[in-house]
Amino acid sequence: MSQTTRLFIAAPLPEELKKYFSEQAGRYKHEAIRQVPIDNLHLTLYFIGNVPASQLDTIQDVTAHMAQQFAPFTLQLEAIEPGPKPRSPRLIWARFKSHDVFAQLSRSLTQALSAEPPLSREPKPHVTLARFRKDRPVPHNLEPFHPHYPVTLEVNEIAVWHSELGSPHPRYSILQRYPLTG
Ligand code: 2AM
Repeated sequence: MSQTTRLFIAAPLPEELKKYFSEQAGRYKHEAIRQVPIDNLHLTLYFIGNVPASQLDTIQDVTAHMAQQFAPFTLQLEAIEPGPKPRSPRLIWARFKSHDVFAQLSRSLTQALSAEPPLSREPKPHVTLARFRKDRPVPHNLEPFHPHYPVTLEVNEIAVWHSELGSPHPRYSILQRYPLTG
């Protein structure tokens, strides 16, 4: 049997933004809310899942090629709130304003790395800050937070990440970073 590896593509975050998100997430106090460890925070781009380890080189080549097609861009934070569906949330996320370059980058990665047709819905730029435990009552009446000062994320690189499932949290590590040079 060939060895498999669990991978995803995401943009790393600057330390100060990770600290800010971690503090904001810490305000949501509920037995069902499990905060994502600060070192795991990232801007989600595309989840690859378990693949044969032999595919890693190809995935890295595709990601490197994609990074050369896109110029750096800036996202603006819209809210920290329960998501992804407001009426049946599963997590707390930091949601950024939609951005054409982000959408195009996310779609292009999906198209290049998956056999599935690309999603028709708009990919939402976000950082998952906390997840709800399935073995606890779903928290209600969680207040969204809309900062009245600008919070921005400059996306100037993307990375291939490795995920090792574990309890209570998976362990993520960056395998390779690629600056956006398009
Ligand atoms: P999420 O934070 O929006 O859940 C590692 O888990 C990364 O892959 C996260 O950015 C996660 O996005 C994303 N991802 C997308 N689909 C996933 C899935 N089915 N299982 C695990 N992670 C997924």
